[in-house]
Amino acid sequence: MTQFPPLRNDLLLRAARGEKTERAPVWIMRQAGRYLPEFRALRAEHAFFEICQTPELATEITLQPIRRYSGLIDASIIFSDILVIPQALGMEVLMNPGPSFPDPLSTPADVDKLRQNVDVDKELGYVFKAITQTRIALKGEVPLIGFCGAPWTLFAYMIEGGGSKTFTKAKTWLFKYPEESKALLLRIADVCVDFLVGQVKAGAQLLQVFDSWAGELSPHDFALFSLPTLNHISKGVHEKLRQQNIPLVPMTLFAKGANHALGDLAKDAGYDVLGLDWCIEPSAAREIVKGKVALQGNMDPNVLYGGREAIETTVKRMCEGFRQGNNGEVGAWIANLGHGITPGVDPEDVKWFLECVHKYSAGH
Ligand code: 1CP
Repeated sequence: MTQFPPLRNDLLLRAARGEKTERAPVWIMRQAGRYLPEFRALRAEHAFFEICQTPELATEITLQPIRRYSGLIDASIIFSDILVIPQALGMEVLMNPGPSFPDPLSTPADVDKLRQNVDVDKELGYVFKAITQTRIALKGEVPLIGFCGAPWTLFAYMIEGGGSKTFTKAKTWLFKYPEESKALLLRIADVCVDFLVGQVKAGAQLLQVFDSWAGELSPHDFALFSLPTLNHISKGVHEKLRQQNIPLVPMTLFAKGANHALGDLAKDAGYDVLGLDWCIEPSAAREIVKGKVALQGNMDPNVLYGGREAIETTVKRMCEGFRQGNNGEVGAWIANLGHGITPGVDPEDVKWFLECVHKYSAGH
C-alpha cells in the first residue's frame, strides 16, 4: 500500500470509533458539488462521468471544499457517484441533468445482460486511482471518505431507469419476483463489498454506504430486502480486510428515511456510525441507539436557505439535542446535514453553518 502523509486532523475517525471529541467533527454530504462556483466552472468544461473517470479532475473537485473551508471542515469525500456500480455491472448511465439509464432492467430475464463477474480493479480502477491521488494531495489535512450506494437504492435506479417518485417498477419486482429480487440485491452487494475493500486498499479512511431510498420501503420490506444486504456488506468488508491483513476502517450507514430501523441497525448491522435524516430528534435517536454506535447528521439541508439566524438557531438546537438522551451520556457525533446539500445554497452560508458547529458543539 502507498505511504501517505500523516493525518493531522483525526476528529472524524475518533468520533466514528465512538470516542468523545473536543468538538463535533463536521462535513457535508455532497460537499463537492453544484453550489460551488469552482465546481460549476470545471463542470462546464467536462461531462459528469468524465470527471469521475479522470483521477486528476476527481481529485481537484474533491479538494475544492477542503480548500475553501480549510480549518473548518473535517473530512473529504471522494468525488464519484453511486451509479458507478451499475456501470461496472455493464449498464449504460447518462447524466442529463439527472441520472438516466437507456436500457433499464425490465424483467428478471434482463439480469442475464449484466456482467457476470465484476473485476472491480478493471471496471472501477479509476476510482481507486482517484482515491490514492487525493490522499496524497490532501497532505494529511483531513481524512478521505470512500463510499458506495446500497443495493436497494442501486436496484431501484437500475429498474426505474432513473430517479422516481413512486418506485412502481422497482417495487413491482420486489412484490412480483421476490426471490429474483433478493438474488439481484445480493449480486449488487457482492460488488459493493469488493468496491469498498478496493477503496480502503487505495487509501479511503472511512466508508459510507448511501441507502438514499431506504425510506421508500415499509419497515417489513426494509428488513426483508435491504437490511440483509447491508449486513452482507459490513460483514464482507470486514472479512476481506482481515483476510488481507489490512486494518479495518470505520463504516457509516446512511439509510435515509429508515429511522424506524435505528434500534436494529445499532444492534447488529455491523456499522460504526449511523447517519440520520432530519425527521428524528437527535435526543430520541440517542435514546434508541444507546452508546452502541456514533451518530451523524442531521440538519434539514433547506435550513441553509433560511439565512444566518435560522442556521445558527438550528445548529445550536442540534448540538444541544445530540448532547441529550441516553441518560445525559454524551455519545460520539459527527455533524452533517440530514441529506445532501442542494445547488442553490450560498457557499458563505455553508461557511457560517460550519462556524456555528464549531462554536456550539464543544464538549462532544
Ligand atoms: O451535473 C452534475 O454535476 C451532477 C450533480 C452530481 C454530483 C455533484 C451528481 C449527479 N452526483 C454528484 C456527486 C456525488 N453523488 C457525490 C460526490 C461526493 C460528495 O461531494 O458528496 C456523492 C457522494 C454522490 C452520491 C449519490 N448520487 C447519491 C447518494 C446520496 C444522496 O444524495 O442521496 C445518489 C442518490 C446519487 C444519484 C445522483 N447522482 C447525481 C444526481 C443528481 C443524483 C440524484 C438524482 C435523483 O434524485 O435520483
